[in-house]
Amino acid sequence: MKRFLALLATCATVLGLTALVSPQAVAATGCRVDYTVTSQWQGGFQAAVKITNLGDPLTGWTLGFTLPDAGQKVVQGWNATWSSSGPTVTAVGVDWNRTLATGASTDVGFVGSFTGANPKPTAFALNGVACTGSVGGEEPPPDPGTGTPVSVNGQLHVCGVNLCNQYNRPIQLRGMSTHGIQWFSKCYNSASLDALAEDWKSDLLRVAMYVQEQGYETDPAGFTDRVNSLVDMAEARGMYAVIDFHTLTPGDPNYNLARAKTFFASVAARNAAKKNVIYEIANEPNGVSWSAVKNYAEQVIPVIRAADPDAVVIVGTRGWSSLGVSDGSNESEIVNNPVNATNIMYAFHFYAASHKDTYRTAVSRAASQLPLFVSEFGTVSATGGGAVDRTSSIAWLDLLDRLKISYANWTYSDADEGSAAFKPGTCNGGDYRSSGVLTESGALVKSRISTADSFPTG
Ligand code: IDC
Repeated sequence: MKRFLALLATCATVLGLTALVSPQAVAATGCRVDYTVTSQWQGGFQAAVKITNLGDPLTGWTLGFTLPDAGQKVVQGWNATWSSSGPTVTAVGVDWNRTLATGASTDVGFVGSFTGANPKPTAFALNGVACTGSVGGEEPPPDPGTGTPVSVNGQLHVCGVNLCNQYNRPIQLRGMSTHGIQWFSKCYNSASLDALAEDWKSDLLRVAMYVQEQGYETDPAGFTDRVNSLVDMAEARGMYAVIDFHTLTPGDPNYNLARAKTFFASVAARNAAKKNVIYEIANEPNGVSWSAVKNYAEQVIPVIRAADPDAVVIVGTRGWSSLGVSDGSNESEIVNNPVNATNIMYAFHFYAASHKDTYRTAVSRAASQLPLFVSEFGTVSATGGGAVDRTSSIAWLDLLDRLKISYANWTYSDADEGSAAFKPGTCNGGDYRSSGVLTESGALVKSRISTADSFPTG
């Protein structure tokens, strides 16, 4: 009898184990969480939580952890849906931030409150599996290379949906856009561009040449010269220059077709030998169909190619470069009817206080089908003014970093509006470096742009 019971027990164990190790049931799991208190003040703190998936790819994730002190609470979080029950905190990846490839990371975070001490949580679980931080299979960090953005990356080209450097490796450029050069010319001089390259460590300068509103149409030769000189100033500092034909009103770029052909024939011939030039042929088409924009692009791009065959060209999209989303459409109109040209990218613009999850979902979906370049974005509302939306701005920049989408922030100027990086009057003086000249938007964007690049060179 005893022996029979023992045999039964053994069978049960074997059966149990078999169920646990059956190949369908067991996925490779593993994760690492880096939890950093990025700032702390009386009763409050901000925490950055970097989640790295070391296991099989995930199409959805839930992070769980316990706040160690009874006085600690999550107040508001970002890049995930946050909830808590007593000390137990749960963060669930939102739609545009759901997938995590093997080795991929996502950055989430929250603002919390605390009474007593503010100890860090120590145990985290991803989809119920403890994050022990074993890092088997992680890719080594890319060789950062040395030198300026242009000397490291050289002539750029589009590869699949990415922007690639001379080593055919995907890169992300992070930088600033000028304001309208017809109004803020005083902001673009040796001192301000030195600060942009050295202090901001900007990879690019977007040169916003309005066509209307006292822009190019009033003095074609003068504006062409001014653009060329800014291209040279960017080149001398190792930065890329995006030549932005800043059409805005009227919204149909075909209104400016003849001007665009004249302008681009001239700047493309003059800058053909340079490696730092990217052409943006229409800032924000609006009130116009995608097919009209495509028609414009297919007439302007050949003019550029005839003079400068290898440069990347950025094409504006419908609905103020929203991939059509602001007009109730989406990227499928482009995917189904792309511009007939190679080495091009499509512009996506956003203003963080106006454009949120719906737009992030569209970008994250479109990014696997179209080469995207965020040639303009603001941390504020689409008027260019109003308050900085930190939560949305951080969510956007984290998404662009994750997708390796290049971006330029509106604006490197001292305009009296929330989107400007400098306080009004800054461009009348010579100081573009101290923290005192920055606006809230400038401080936030500079903190993101000035982190080290890691351009792959091999
Ligand atoms: C805004 C400027 C503002 C100017 C206005 C009209 O910030 O000073 O008066 O243009 O020219 C865009 C456009 C960009 C806008 C910006 C903010 O590309 O020209 O600049 N914006 O409204 N698209 C969405 C927002």
